Amino acid sequence: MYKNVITFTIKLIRTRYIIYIEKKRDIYFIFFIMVDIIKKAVWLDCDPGHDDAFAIILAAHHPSLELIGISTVVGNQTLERTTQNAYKIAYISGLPENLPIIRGCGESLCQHVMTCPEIHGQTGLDGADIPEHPEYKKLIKENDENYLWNIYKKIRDVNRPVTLIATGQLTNVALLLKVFPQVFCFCN
Ligand SMILES: [Ca+2]
Repeated sequence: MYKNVITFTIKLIRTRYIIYIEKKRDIYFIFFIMVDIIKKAVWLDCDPGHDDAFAIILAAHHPSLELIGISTVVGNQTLERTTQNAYKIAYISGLPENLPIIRGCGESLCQHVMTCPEIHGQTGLDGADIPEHPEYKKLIKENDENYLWNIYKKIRDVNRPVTLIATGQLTNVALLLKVFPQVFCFCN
């Protein structure tokens, strides 16, 4: 019954299409069926920094990604600065207010902390006049404790595999894997 039917799938930027071709009495009928792409769940661990500011914006708005949370680490600037900057970028790029932004580790495991004021300036985002997140002081207090548990819990509760992307130093990731090695089960 299906000997004259051909189906195949193509994927464009935002959408996957199933193309269905059927031949009836020497006439080809072509059907396009649009199928939503399942977005890849992403957790971004970062130290903004100009480069990581763009990483946040890209992760937040790329059509194939779903940003489920952000954690910050010392690196391009102090932990206070990188966290404040993550909130700023989240605010100006229109991220949902309930997106978790978790302040992570402010120390290095193997060496002295080194920041990069000569590259990113004293704020970590020098050169750009970016407004503060209006709820920063309130939110940062709520997220300040038990950061490893908070990161683990958020990743665990997504109910599908999470891709953990680290664009800063790997302290948070190392501690997360040490304290909650079962996080492997929930990550790609
Ligand atoms: Ca970085």
